[in-house]
Amino acid sequence: MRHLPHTPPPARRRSRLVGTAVMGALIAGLVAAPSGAAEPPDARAAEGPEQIVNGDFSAGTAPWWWTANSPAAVTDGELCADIPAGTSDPWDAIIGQDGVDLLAGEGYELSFTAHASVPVAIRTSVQMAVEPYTSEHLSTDRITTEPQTFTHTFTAKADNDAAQLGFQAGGHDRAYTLCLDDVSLTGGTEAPPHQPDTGSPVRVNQVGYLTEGPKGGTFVTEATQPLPWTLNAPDGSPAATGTTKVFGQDPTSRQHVHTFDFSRVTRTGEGYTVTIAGKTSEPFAIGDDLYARLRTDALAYFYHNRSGIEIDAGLVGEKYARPAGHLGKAPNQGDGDVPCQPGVCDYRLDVRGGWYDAGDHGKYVVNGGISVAQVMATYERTLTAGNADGAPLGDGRLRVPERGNGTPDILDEAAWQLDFLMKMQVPAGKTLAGMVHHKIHDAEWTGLPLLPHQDPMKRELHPPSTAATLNLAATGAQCARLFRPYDAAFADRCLTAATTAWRAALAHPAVYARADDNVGGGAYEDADVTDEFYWAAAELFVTTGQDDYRRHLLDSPLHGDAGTVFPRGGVWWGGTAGLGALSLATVDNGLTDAQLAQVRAMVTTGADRYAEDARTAAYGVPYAPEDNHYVWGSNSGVLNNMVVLGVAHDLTGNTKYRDALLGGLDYLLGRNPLNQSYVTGYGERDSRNQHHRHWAHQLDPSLPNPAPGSVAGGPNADIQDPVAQDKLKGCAPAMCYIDDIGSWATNEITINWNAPLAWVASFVDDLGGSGTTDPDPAACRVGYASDRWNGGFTSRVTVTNTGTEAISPWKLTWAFADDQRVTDHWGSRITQTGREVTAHPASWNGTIPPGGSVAFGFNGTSGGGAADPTAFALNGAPCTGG
Ligand code: 9MR
Repeated sequence: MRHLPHTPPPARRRSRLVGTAVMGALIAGLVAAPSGAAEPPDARAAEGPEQIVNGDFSAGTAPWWWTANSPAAVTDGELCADIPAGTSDPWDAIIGQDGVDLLAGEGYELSFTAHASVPVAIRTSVQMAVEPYTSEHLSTDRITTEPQTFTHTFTAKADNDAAQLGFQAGGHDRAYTLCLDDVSLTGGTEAPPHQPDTGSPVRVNQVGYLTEGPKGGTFVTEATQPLPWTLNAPDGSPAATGTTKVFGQDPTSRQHVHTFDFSRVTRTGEGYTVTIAGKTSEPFAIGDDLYARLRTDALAYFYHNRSGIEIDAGLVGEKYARPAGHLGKAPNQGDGDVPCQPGVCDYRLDVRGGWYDAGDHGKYVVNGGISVAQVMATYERTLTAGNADGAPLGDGRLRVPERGNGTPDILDEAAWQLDFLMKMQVPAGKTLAGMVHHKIHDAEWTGLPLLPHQDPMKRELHPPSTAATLNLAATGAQCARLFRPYDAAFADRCLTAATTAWRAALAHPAVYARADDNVGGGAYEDADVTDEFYWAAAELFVTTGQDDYRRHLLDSPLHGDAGTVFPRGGVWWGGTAGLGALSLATVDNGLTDAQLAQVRAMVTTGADRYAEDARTAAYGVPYAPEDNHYVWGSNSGVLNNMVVLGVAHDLTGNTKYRDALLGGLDYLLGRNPLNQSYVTGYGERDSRNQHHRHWAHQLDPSLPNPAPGSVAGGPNADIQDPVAQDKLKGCAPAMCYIDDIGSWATNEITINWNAPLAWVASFVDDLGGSGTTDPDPAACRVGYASDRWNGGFTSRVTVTNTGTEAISPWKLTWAFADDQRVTDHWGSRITQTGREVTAHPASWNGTIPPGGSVAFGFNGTSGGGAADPTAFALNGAPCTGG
């Protein structure tokens, strides 16, 4: 339940590096000459700073690389590579690391421990990684079957901040295994500490502040006296002035800071800035309608990351379209008929569908469960909270292919994942029937970039766990009550799966996922499921009202324990009781008034703590983990605390909860020690190189950056990945973040972080009073009119560009509500798949100028009704229809 010390992170191979490294090393091998006489040892070298990253392989394999013929993996804490037989030269099989820093004239000590399955001689080199591949050190080392430590010293002849260490292990007749450990190269000078570019010291929410909301900022300065601040209006004139408050030293960033507050300003506009001591902030807006797009973007994240379905350009634009992943089409091995890990089960399951977890292609029930629960909770809030508006989440409003099917789009998105979760249940008649497999993922880690449909790796089911089983019990129960009005059969299926899972969990209450089951996918290990039992009992009780669930709740040690249910660091995948408490506190259920009051008191007690944390934080953030230890996914801790604050506000109307929630939003969008907006596409300085296999623009410019509305994991003091270890050593906790695709421990994106973002964006959008406006006044308007006759119809459509920029090319998509079929068309090329229709430009009308329109029409047949569609998307973005 607590955030335990993190397990070593997954080893990830960087397949691109394998390729380039092979070439460089091949040539290097040809030109590298033995170093001749040993260089004089330099006593200082051994004490110098370490130049090798992850030399003990405690962080997995990265940034080590190997030639493709010598697959390597971490086994028992060592890196072991299978070297093939029959290569001709030592450099035909290499294990290496790039980016080694050498300084001319400095002494270095290279040491490592090695053993092999047979005695062999290998060559160890430190050399240039590019032509002319000059070597600084080259030795022949005789490796035996017993581990031995080798130590060499040398003095660098030239400066090189990107040298290469290579163990050249080829040229042998027999295949063998070579294992390395404790690789170290010390000497030279300490790499200068990474200086993040934090831009202006005046920190604000780079998107904007709600008109009636709090408006706070932070100023980084050594000054010990208050300083005057000026709020500059969009036209540059001063809109308000005041003085800062000296906060002092911020323990999360080790910065000395002041705070400032301009809440009293309620004049709306875009392009405000704040200036203090000659320094000016990033621009921001004041307004009511600032977060409609964030709500839909945060939810689009789930469609983008669907498995087993083509991602349609008509919904997301060409840039983000991609073929379906993991349906069994080569090179995919597919999720349609997946075996277990060896020895785990004797059946295979069809587990197509669901959402990819994150930057990897794994699909995990633990984590996938809380994510879909929070997506459903985003919808459920619109049924229970006074000011919440369901319209922006309704049918035809989000980027999902099921638009127009009569079910709210947000539920369509949830159904995609719920269906997958149910497929993970152990079938009747099998051992552990009713339990749920913890996860399914690649047998080994794949490299970046890699689109889902190109993943060649074998997929495996991992053992069932009690935690996964309870994730299905909880989400299946929530599904049953929310889908009842729209799809009773699906609701029934969910409830059966949930109750079966609950009974199976009671029968097997302590089956835990293993922490070391982290090859090819994350472990999501959890050896305390008291919280999952509480969450599942709560959801089942809310849905069914049955007394056994009530008894389970009331008997749980967690009932009434606000501190554990709502920890300072936030509800998370390993601590889920809070999700149950929030449902009990907000959704009508059969608890007595006294019992309900107790649950609501847990929520407000938790929220009081978060509000106090926000009030006393230098950056106004409602997140204060123990010892300021920001953990992996800290931004989701912030977001989950914001959800609790939002519920407390819904329950009480107390504005202190709202204000603390908005403080969290400010933090995530730029009012933070790094001046970073952690949400792609929002703010001037947004994260855009998050760790993700197909949004990998940083590695391959032909691929896109993450889609707008993707929230990065955020500062993580444990810096478990090599990029963070290389760049962030010694960082203050709230600054242990880097927007680099290689930093999966600080900069990954995942469904369980975007789910609370969607909840929060929805809450804030409702707060701004913009709930009923279209999420994207996507600069277009569609006119659609039809004439009907028996069996057929003619429709005429105009698309008007209401914006200030030309739209070119354009593509209009919609879904028919019934069986209409387009037969012929004019002014546009129209294609139809099932109910989905796409209109493409004719040869002469590919551009819609600002203020201009294009018109087209078509005839069609229809068996019964021929209802005109009302929801349209122009190039993937919702467009006003009518
Ligand atoms: O979010 C998870 C975090 O709490 C754990 O500390 C970390 C290491 O086990 O794993 C995180 O989850 C990752 C998962 O293991 C694999 N997919 C990507 C997830 C986000 O980084």
